[in-house]
Amino acid sequence: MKKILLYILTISILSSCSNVTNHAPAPIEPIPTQEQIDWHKLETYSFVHFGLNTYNDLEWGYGNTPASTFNPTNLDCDQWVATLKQCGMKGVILTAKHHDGFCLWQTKTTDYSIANSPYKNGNGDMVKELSDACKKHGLKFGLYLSPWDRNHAQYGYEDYVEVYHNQIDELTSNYGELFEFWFDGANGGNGYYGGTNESRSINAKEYYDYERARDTILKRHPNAMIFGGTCQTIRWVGNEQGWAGDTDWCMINPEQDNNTKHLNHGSENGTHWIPAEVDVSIRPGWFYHKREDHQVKSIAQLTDIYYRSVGHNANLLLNFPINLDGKIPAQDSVRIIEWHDVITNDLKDNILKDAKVNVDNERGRKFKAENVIDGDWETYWATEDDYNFGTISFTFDKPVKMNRVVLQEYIPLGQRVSDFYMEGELNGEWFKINAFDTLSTIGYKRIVRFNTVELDKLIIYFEESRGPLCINNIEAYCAPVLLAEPNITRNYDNIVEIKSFDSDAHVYYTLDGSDPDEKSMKYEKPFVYNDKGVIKAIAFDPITKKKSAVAVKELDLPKEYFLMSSFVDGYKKLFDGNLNVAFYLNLNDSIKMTFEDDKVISGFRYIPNQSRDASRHIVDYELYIDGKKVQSGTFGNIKNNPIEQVVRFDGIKGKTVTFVPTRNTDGSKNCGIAEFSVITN
Ligand code: FUL
Repeated sequence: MKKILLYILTISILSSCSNVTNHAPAPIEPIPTQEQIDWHKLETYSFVHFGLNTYNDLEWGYGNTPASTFNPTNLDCDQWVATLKQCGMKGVILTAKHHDGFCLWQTKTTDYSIANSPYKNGNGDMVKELSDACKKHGLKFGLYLSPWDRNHAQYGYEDYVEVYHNQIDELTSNYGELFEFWFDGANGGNGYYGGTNESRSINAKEYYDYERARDTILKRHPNAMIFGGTCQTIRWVGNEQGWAGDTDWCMINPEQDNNTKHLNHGSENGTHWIPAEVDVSIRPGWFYHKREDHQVKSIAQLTDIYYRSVGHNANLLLNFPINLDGKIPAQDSVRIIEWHDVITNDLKDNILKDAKVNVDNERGRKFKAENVIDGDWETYWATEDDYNFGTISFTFDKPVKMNRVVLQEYIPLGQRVSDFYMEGELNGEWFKINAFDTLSTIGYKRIVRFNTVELDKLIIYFEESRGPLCINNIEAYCAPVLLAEPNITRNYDNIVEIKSFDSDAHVYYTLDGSDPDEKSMKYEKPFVYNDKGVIKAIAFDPITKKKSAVAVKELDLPKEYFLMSSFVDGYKKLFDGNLNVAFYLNLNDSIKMTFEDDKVISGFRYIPNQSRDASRHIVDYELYIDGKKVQSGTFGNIKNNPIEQVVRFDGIKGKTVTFVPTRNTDGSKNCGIAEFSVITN
């Protein structure tokens, strides 16, 4: 009898909770495969570009440079992998063959390979060495195999397709587990092609038979992702600068896959789950060039890249060019380890861990709000059917400061949220949190950045979603201010801008040559500076009182000091402060500038074009004052190191300065000049 009573009681308690749903929301198609989910969780991994290009100072070898030029003397794959592991990379992808056709492994498919190089007397195998190093250090290993082959005589014909598939066969059979296979989109064009030196074009969608390639890869490596081709499981993000859109859906419609906007953002109505991978190099080029030693991306740039890739629902594939020694250059290693420290410190202490969580809708206790802070990826907060929106709040015992919020959706059920915003409350006062970019999608991971706010309650409003919400993780952090040297520029209108990477930092500057501190002038907005002088600036953290290194910008007399009639049109580019835009001048022609009155002229400043792959830098020059030659000189190392060149001499009184380039770095007939100015006493 008692038992029956208990049974009735239990039933009635359960039925009084009948509005509580204990089944998961229905998936919203398309959804990821388990392999794709595992890939999302990798977040960061590396590319290494290495091969014949490295030894011939090229980005896209033509396919004719001799195999014998591949000659690393101190090759150390262990150094690569140990460095990459130290900075949190989960895997490494090697360019087994780039467009030049040179194979880095012992292949039966061509003679154009490491077997015909001096490296280990032709017995070396880079694919093996790197896969062994990855195994040793516990990193995943992947391969890039360029479909385009500028060396192969049969490229463009049926025979090459067979060769290409044999290469895939060798690479997928002999080197252990692969986590990713990369098919480059660059295809066809001119090349050596067995000595024919012609242009060949193919229809990439049909020519390579990517379906067969996919079958070969997945048969042996069922967990591998495929980048590019017609059977891709992950997509190119549409740029090589290191960013995914702030709106970033994992879904696309494959038939629109060449549209850049579509690649940047994906599509809410996409038919296939093909998430974005952001590929970007730590230097301007993919391969090593000594001339880019001064252009390793800064901590500020790399940090921004992280937030605009991983923080925008994409994985980051960060490239490291291997140098002629066969190593990741020291400055790149140091930089990336510093970068990893910054990211680790930014996202170190999760403020939400012990917060009190409230929601306005919950789909039963299995899907309770607290799941978003339990650290378990598999549990999530879900709303009831038809609740394609919801609000979650986090209340703190005492006010906290924050400037980052991390959000994750439970993607096995599909990507859902398309619009959200955040508010804070401090002592009963509400305010909107102004994120640095548009808050729309979340996906596997979204990291929202904003200026530091103090609050005792954080509220997130999910406004629109493709179905009930399924949020499995929310974290918040107060990242320390990133104290990078500010960037000082002056444009054609003499407007000076001083930009700090971190908008929580204050910027102070001086115009008298002294080192700035927090008592110096505070930079609030761009200002006009139409004189010569030195601007020095620092970024300053008002909380810790720490400051960045001092940025120094030496500025010469602006254009207003010259007779404008002495200027030709393109001269504008010499004064525009944009180092990626050059004025082109024929060798032995001149830049001629005439001051309105006599000046004591004591030198000049020339900044070579800083844009990617810029060439035609000035090597030899002559300088005349009032028609008299006062200097002829050489910029010795400009090819390898195209940084600002400053030439100073004892002051000479005069009005007209004539600068004549007489030789450039590559024997072509003109040279590029990003900026040119005259130093006066
Ligand atoms: C591009 C290639 O053309 C570059 O050389 C580089 O390999 C990059 C990763 O992909 O499309």
